[in-house]
Amino acid sequence: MNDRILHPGLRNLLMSADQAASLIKPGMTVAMSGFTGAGYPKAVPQALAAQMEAAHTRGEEFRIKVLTGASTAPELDGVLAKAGGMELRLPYQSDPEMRRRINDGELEYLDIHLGHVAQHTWFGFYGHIDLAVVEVVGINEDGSLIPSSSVGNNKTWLEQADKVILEVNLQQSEAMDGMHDVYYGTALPPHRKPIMLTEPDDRIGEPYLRLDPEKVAAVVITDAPDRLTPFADPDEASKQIAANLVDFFGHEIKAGRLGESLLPLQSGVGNIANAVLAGLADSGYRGLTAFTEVIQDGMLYLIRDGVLDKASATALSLSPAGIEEFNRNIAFYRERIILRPQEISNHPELIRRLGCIAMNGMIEADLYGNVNSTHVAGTAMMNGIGGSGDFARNGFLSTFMSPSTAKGGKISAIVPMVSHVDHTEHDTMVVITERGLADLRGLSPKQRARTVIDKCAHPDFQPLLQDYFDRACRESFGKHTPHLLNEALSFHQRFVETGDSRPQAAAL
Ligand code: 0RQ
Repeated sequence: MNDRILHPGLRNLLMSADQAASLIKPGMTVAMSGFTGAGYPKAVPQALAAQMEAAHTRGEEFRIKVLTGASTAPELDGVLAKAGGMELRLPYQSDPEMRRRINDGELEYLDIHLGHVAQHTWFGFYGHIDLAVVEVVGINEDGSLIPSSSVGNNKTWLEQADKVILEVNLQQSEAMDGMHDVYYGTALPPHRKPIMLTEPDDRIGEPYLRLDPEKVAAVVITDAPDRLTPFADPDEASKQIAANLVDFFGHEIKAGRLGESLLPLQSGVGNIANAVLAGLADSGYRGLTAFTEVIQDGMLYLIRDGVLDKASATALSLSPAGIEEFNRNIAFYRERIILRPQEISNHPELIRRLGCIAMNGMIEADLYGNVNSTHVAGTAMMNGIGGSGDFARNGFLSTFMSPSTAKGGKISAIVPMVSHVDHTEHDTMVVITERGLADLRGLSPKQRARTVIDKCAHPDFQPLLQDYFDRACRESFGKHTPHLLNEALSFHQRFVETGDSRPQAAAL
């Protein structure tokens, strides 16, 4: 353990998670490490949740504001939500307990482009940060930190927080030392300079997180793995979505718009994203690259199989099998994977320059290409926008995918008008379901609507959508983007009232 903490002063600050957690007081703003279940603190949040529960039993209020990189795990989001210990949370979450409380109105949730969080913190939009709790692999002699399986917003948290609690996690491999690239060239406007990254694997920063040792209030040793659930085998719909996208890439190569090694890939999280990566593995591609935020199992296996040469991300979010594979062959992977702060992995300038191919999931898309990634029936939060907007807006290609129906076929993912807008018609280029692929580039709104109904909608919903569109074309107030406003929203209201948006649920 001593060789993980080389700074003598910081070794003196070793204490239990319980002692460290007692430094966190009600009302504080606490910034924590963690990005899509990787590199989050494992012990202090659990000890804190126990202290919150004890305070609540005594009738005392104990809630804090929690900022992270992205989603974490039950040991952080789950326990703090369950303890009723959060008054505010940002920027992305996927914990069922927290989701329930957000949607019950118990805590405030801010959904922010992941690439914006660091700069919004520097701008002061989230107020003062009292404390940072950051997981690391180790502490160097000079107090600098070997980052863990995610970098996320840690650079910003360490700079902005008054005090820092470090969790040194013995389960995170020391061989990760040197994999990270922490960029320190960012400045506030009007002093910003170009970021000199022109290839996904360019190194532009330092392997370590800088830290003023004076800020450290506690060091805690942990010994627990990142907790990520294994992926399900892709179902038929996911496989078909993947096949449709891979077909499209072939078409784009023939048309001369993409080369044989495509362009740097960005892949969202979840089972469909994983299926798409598996689809690429089976399609004979070689020499691919990725400039993305999360490396999931699918991408790791593309690297293992020689399909993907290099991958840049901010987090390694692997299942237990993926972690085992990574640790077994870490010498191989560390040459091919770079982990960066999320303001760099998701930076609009870099995504635009590199020409990323954005591949993200969606809740629903409408006839005109507006996409809802976050809200069920317009009001209930699922996870958050994550990095999908960073990539969709600035990528060379922005694709959104989903099965054509959800909830056992009762609800269509293609709707007249989305119930919430995350990505506008101006950003969405391609919509994909298992039925087919709608290439919306170069199409007017009405042309897009015909294509989306024809290529993407489920046959159970096609007549309904076609009928809506035909009548909207005749009766709409304006004929540029035809809509029947009340009727468009009644589609969602019907789902809210009956759990079913199919025509027989009510006459449209
Ligand atoms: O809910 O499990 O309760 O049934 O949404 O849907 O089909 O399992 O798909 O896991 O790919 O998630 C948009 C949520 C899709 C994800 C979203 C319900 C469905 C199910 C999940 P149940 P699936 P996925 C990089 C990029 C935003 C962030 C992002 C997401 C659940 O892709 O969070 O892209 N994206 N980040 O039943 C009602 C519909 C529905 C619906 C799906 N139309 N109506 N419910 N569901 N469609 C990563 C980061 O940025 C960190």
